[in-house]
Amino acid sequence: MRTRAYFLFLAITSCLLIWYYINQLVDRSTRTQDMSGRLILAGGVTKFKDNDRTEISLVVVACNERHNEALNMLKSAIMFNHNRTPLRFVVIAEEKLKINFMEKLNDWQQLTDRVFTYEIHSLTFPRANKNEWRKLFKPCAAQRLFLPSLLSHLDAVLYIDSDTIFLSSVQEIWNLFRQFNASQFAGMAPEHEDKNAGWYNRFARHPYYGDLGVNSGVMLMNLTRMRQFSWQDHILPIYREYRLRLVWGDQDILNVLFHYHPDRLYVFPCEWNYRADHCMYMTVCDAPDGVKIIHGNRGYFHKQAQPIFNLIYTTIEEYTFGTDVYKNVIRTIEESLMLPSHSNCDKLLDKFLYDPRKHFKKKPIDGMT
Ligand SMILES: [Mn+2]
Repeated sequence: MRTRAYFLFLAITSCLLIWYYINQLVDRSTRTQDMSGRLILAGGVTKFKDNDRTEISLVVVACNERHNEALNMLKSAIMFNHNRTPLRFVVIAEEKLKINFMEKLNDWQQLTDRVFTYEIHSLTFPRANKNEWRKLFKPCAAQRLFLPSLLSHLDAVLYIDSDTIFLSSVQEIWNLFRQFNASQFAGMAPEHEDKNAGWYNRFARHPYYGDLGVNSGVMLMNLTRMRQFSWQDHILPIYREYRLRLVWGDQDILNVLFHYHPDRLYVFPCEWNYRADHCMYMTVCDAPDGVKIIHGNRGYFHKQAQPIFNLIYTTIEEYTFGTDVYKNVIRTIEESLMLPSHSNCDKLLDKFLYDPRKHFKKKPIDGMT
């Protein structure tokens, strides 16, 4: 009896040891892969392959009147999702707006054959230093600094301002994760292209990234790597030290952080975060393959200063899913823009429509060959 019990004990212990050893091996191999920079979505769970069908997570934060903008941005992401990549929309919103998001997104799920899923979160701040965080800026603006802990179930996300519109597929910008090296965990576009018009180089009273700073409206985030870096432990000290000198809130904090950790940032070109600043005086952003994401910051979607910004916004807003994108979006924009225009941005119509025209063509009229 005793011997049997002894052998049973030995067998169980050996099994446990083998199990532990295998786990260690798996753990180590995923870590090594991640450090090589080839597996961008750390943890080694999500890999990039050709014809990737990996779900893409898009995060937007919405307060007050921003909620219509946010919905319009999500709508454009669906419209230009050419290869029907599965999308996950992560909406972080004020309580009173949640029901509006749910109604609209449920509708769209029906109309688009469920090409996306969604989740809606409340504005949330870390328990430690909660009050300090809440007071940081307006609650909505500060939220994005806490995505690594708030979205602990996600490996990587594209954070995007509500005042943006996709003119290309989300898959395209998501593919830029492949360009990250082993230490980079975030991707952003420069704040300016031109020193004469740059804000940070002329006015900032705090350190900022590179020569001209970065703009935070479109941001690729490898959340796993950000958590490994202890992201939040870096944010609060920056806020404490520079708070009286911050003008653009969370964007300034990001600039200070990447000033001290430039190796962590991948800078992508301006066509992924195209603003009126890029065209209003003269063209400073080449966008050789067209404008990919348009960012109507400072209210450009809602005023006529550069009419093409407003026109793109309203045309997307009026579009109905299932109808002809060529006719109802591309042609509408072409016909509505009054050329020649005094606006420099309007003159770049071909840059704005470059990608949509590539994917949506005029349908042949029935009966004609
Ligand atoms: Mn913005």
